[in-house]
Amino acid sequence: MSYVDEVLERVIAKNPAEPEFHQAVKEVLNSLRPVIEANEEKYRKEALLERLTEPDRQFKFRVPWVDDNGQVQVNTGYRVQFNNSIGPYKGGLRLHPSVNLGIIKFLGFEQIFKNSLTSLPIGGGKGGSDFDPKGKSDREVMAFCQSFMTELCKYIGADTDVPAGDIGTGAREIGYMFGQYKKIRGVYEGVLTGKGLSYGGSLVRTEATGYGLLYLTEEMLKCNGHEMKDKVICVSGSGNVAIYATQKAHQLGAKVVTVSDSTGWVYDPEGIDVALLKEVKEVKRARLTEYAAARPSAEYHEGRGVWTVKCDVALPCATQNELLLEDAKELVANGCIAVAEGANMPTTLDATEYLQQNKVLFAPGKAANAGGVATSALEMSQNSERLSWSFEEVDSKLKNIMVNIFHNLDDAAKRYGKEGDYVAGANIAGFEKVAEAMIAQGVC
Ligand code: NDP
Ligand code: 2IT
Repeated sequence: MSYVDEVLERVIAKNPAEPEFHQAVKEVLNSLRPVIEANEEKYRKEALLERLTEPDRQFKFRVPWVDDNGQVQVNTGYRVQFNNSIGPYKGGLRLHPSVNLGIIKFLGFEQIFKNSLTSLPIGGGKGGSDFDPKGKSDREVMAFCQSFMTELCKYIGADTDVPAGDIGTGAREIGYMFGQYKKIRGVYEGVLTGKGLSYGGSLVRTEATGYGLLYLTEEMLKCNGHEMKDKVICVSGSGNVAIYATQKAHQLGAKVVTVSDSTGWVYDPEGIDVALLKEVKEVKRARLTEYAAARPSAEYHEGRGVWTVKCDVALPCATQNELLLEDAKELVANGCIAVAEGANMPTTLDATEYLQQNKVLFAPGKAANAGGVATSALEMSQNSERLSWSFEEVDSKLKNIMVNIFHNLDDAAKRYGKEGDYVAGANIAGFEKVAEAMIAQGVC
């Protein structure tokens, strides 16, 4: 049996009931086959893939907090420190009722390669909790965040592990967590990114993932003979990534006609009104029904359905496994030319395969959404030098990083005879740097 198949079997046997983790490992290892096969004996002897798929360590802890009725609630907290061969662990904290160890492991594993692709010195990690911020008062969110950080602060630090936002964790949650870290540890350091601008945050971090997604997509289109201008785009999600992807798409002359949330979706043929969307989602924390009620051109539909709308470009920006094979078929039938993942692993493996077979340009999340963590690394740099850079400076660095990522994965795919396969290109380019660092650092 090949080394890749051996390790895949082992990962599934050793990590039962973690389907998202299996899916992420399968995608990466399958596309690394040509690299591994070229050096199979060396990598096998080094047990490189076994080491790469086993986190350095993982923490699971109780998070008790008191709700507004005086009732004690208990959630579970996680932090998986996956691989720090090229820098301190770096990755977001997801707060969502679906969170479990397997989901955090898939996200942490993806983060290793994503962070490597940014070309910045950051390793891979991820964390979170099954806490649901939806419908909670600010005081309840603060109580949860303080309790979560009371435990998490033992394992993180500016040179050790630097968490950030993800689903359910935005500026409010990062602020409460930063305050608690400072109070317990007594140090003022860049231990979290995505901080408010008044206490060490970076300009552009809020916009970075969505903006970066559009910078990379624009470069991919350009290198394949298309342009962004006048493209019709379907976006899913209506959170941080979706909002700023929509904003940048409009700035680049394209038109976003859909957004969604966990209960329904909006079709707005005149183009999504970003100011209204921000008011509904960032200020009121309300449902999309409020967007539709305030916007005569918009239709609201219950359930899922974004991918049934005819578009040139699809940007899934909500969550994992939200673009299925049947959606891929619909996109192809409607003439879609490109899919770029704003979310982490939003496209199922069979849907990705179908899109690629049908010549749809496909940019995987670990490349396309890397602008968020890249700007987090820029926030770490600013914190270390105790300076802050202008919006234009950070934005131009972000754009350069995204354009470089695209060319790195394009080149890596070509080197292995897989021209245009950006999934393989991203995995190979991300892996090469991490593998070299791991081998150079000996057995650890
Ligand atoms: P937010 O919490 O800001 O927004 C998430 C959006 O996705 C909301 O519209 C939410 O709807 C929807 N959503 C979440 N879970 C589900 C679900 N199970 N089914 C349907 N809809 C769902 O998160 P972000 O925008 O920050 O994150 C979106 C994706 O992007 C995630 O995959 C995340 O890992 C990834 N990402 C985020 C980065 C960042 O910097 N924030 C960086 C790189 C990747 P509702 O409000 O109804 O729950
Ligand atoms: O998935 C991701 O890359 C993030 N949620 C952002 C991580 C970060 O450290 O900014």
